[in-house]
Amino acid sequence: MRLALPFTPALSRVGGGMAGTAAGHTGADSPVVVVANRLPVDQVTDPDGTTRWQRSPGGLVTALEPFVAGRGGAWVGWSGSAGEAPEPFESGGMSLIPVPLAEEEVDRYYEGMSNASLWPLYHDVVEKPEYHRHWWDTYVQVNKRFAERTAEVAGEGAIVWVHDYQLQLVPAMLRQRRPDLTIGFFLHIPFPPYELFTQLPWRSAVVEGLLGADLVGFQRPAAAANFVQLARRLHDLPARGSTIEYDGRTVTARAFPISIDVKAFEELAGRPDVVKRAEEMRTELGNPQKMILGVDRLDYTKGIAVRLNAFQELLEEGVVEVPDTVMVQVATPSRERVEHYVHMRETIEQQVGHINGVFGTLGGPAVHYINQSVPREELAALYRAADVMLVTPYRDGMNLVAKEYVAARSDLGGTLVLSEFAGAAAELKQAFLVNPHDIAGVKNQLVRALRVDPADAAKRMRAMRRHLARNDLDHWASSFFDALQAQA
Ligand code: GDG
Repeated sequence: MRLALPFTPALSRVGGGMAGTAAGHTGADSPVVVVANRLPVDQVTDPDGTTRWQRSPGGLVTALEPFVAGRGGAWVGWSGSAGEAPEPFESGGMSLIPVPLAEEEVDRYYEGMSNASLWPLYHDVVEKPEYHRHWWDTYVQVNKRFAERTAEVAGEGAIVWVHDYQLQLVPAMLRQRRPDLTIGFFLHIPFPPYELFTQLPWRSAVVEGLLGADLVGFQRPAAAANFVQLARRLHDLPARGSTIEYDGRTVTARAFPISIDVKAFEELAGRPDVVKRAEEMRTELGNPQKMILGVDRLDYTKGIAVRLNAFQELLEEGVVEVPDTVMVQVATPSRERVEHYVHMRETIEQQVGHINGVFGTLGGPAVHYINQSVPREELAALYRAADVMLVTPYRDGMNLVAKEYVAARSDLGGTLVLSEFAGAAAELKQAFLVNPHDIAGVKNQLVRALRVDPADAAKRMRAMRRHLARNDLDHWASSFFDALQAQA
């Protein structure tokens, strides 16, 4: 099938159409500061060799921008390229404060400690985490650099919001330097239970790092409870409900389930050109009766092999047949320098090759596999075209794809098959829920979803859409900011 590639995000709205002006802006005295591994812009090189900053695609930037830009705030993060950092610059009403990372630091702090130790550990050790002291040492060193840079730009009594597993030590390091600040932290990925977390050789340092915050946010209440339990059992701290007493302060740990810009996504998916594109896609796929879709970063936590196995077995048993039923799997390249990912990609591609070899026809594969990032419009058209959306992670903080699919289906068509182990399952209760470890169960639910009565499907979709309409990205960001401000 033909997709418009490669993915080029729309030109940034930042800085009046183009990001990156006024080098030399220091961002000092910012009343609000966001701290994240990455800055909200990417450097792009034009054909004539000139480089410029372009706003990053993705919801987080959209969600946080009003809170930061509207108040003359700053965003501290890495530019995405190793080596010297550019000077701070102004963009979209925010001061962007680049933090430099040397090549070796990218290897050890980002690809090593963050993505080969913490990521698998926090996702139920789906892959075995590796622990190396030199990775950890670099993680400490880089977190310190982020904390120092933030301490320099935050104004007196500012509100600082730190993001994600790469920067868990920043809250305590920042508090030590700037006790006047109100500090929030949000973890986008799951937080493991005591029994798993305590295998981390540097477990106490991570808990202490997070306890530097006034408010620690998680995707699910169970994750917040895991953290409170750790503080109690590992550090013997007094903790009650969602609060922990630490160092003469009260730290709150609560769930703030992240969401998407529901309205924007709904509008995009309902645009006449996108609806038309969805129809074209079905034609390009050979007008199947049923189209199954998967969209994921190519990550071992996402359970891509699970759904390929389920589809393969159903084909083998003759429960479904090609070309009546076909599958499209978008697997966006991700973390390609981390070993686990290289291996997983090979396995998945072999499996796709096998299924297509056995069940495909000339020009009519059973699985259409796209190992590229697709433009947002194409993604919306795919959602709109799919009868069944398969989201089967072994563990996922939230999973925004599931929410995007629901937002895209204002026609009330389509069914969602969703892993119980995605944070989204706590909210999208009318999905066909599955345990991704139970292949028989996944097959059963997939068949149910393929054969669902349209009225039942529409009822489920309506209920999920109602929930999403009330719980969008803006709701998430404002709830967190409000709760954080209340701690000030
Ligand atoms: C982490 C947590 C949590 C994917 N392929 C393409 C594309 N995407 C977009 C999707 C979606 C996003 O990427 C993926 O979001 P997820 O939530 O599914 O997953 P992670 O990247 O693992 O994110 C996760 C999230 O943080 C937020 O807190 O939900 O649990 O792991 O928006 O649409 N977008 C485009 N082309 C693609 O090919 N345009």
